Amino acid sequence: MIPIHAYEGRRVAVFGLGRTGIATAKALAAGGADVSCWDDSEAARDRAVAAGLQPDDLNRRDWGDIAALVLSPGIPLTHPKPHRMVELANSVGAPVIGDIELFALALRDVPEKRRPKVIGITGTNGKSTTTALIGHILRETGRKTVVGGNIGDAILAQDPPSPGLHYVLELSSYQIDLTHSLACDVAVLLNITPDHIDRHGDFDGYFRAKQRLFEMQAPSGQAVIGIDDNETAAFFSRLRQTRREEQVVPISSGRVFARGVYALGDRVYDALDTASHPAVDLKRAPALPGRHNAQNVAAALAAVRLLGVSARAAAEAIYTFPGLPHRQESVATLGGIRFVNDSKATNAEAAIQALTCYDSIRWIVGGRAKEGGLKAAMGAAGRIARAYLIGEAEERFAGELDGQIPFTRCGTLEAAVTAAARDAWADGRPGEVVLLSPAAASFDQFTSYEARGDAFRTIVSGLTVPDDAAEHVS
Ligand code: UMA
Repeated sequence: MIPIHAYEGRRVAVFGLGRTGIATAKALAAGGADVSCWDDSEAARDRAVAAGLQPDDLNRRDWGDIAALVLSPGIPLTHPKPHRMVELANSVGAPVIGDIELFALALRDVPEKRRPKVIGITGTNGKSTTTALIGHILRETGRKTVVGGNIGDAILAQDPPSPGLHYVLELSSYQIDLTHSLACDVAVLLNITPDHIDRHGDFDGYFRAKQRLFEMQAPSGQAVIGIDDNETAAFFSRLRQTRREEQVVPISSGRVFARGVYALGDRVYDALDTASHPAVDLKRAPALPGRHNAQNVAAALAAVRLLGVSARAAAEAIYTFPGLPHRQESVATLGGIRFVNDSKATNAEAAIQALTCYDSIRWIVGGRAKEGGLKAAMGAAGRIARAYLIGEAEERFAGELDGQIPFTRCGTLEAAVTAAARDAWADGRPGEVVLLSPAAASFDQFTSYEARGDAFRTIVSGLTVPDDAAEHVS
């Protein structure tokens, strides 16, 4: 745990008692703050009690003595409208912050020489993989490393600062919105496409949140910017005008440059200190398939190179990266059909990354639709044998697929897996894949994308392969 001393002797309201809130309340209490914590959900409050916390109904208490409100990232700060807790905090002039801001305040207390390095990764897609990959490379090359933020355990539940430690943080736009003083040594922006618009008002609001990660850096801070989107390319140019050339590294999957890191075909090229040379052979990184992962590798390589890791050592570590659950995770091959869990693909831009990695796909898609629907995934239509629709988005997605991709309305994930497996075994071709890549949020039927992916794994493990399946397939 990272004890937070910034509010010692003062009262702090903590609202939301999921992963973030419980870790936050404990870290504040350990640092000597008086904590009033609350969650609308009784089940969450019960979990907080089990974790040793004492909920205090923030709806009923007097806010006069509250020094700050720490909000969980999933709770609306500004859009669609501020949560009533935010209004209560505003009414007494208490700042509204998140756990990453508390983490930043804890780092500020550490003398500069002993201060750990902080690497922050943001973007619409690929954040988790890039974060985990950077963490893996740093660990494999002998550096003490903690990975956290929007991935895994909340940051305040992790190891406290110590000299030589590297914190590698995946940062969502929600978390950045609640952060004001995190000065990353290396900040990474991978890409940007519309997402979470409901929470940021519009695309500009969403992109502004991402850019703030760079605005918070010290003048010496280094940046890695994916320049494959028009918006991020323009941002790169703007940032280059305010920093020295070596502080801002462009990365790309498909473009070549004199200085930077880029992926081309099966290779990732390092053009940082010397002339461009192939540094990573992507064929040796089986857990990182597809062009999107090539960009993630380029970003990770650029980030660790800025931290002093040699290209050769980084490449060796990349080859041993095991991949992440719920991201193109092969869960089983049954009767000649591969079942792939890509539950993390909560929008169409993420789903198309997986869809372009396989040639014949039984696509399980649906959940709570995002703005833009399936549009960004339709380029892969030729690879999809049939779509199996689930969840709240079923009707909407049926309308979008009509006339382009054959589909079956399945309602539930279980019905979809069963139907997709049956069809694949009945008339599948070698190499056929049953792919859960929902292109939608999970919250209509599951508590999280992780719960959705776990359910997929469980359903697949319960399938009975028909006796004649392998004959059909191979
Ligand atoms: N709550 C209320 N009232 C409300 C709304 C929510 O009481 O009106 C309570 C809920 O009952 C719940 C808590 O607030 O108990 C939920 O908090 P939360 O949604 O912030 O969830 P955490 O468990 O704290 O998880 C958060 C991140 N979740 C979100 O940002 C939505 C996790 O990212 C992150 O791993 C975790 O903090 C640790 O840092 C997940 C995520 O889905 C992976 N992130 C989004 C994404 O990747 O797209 C941004």
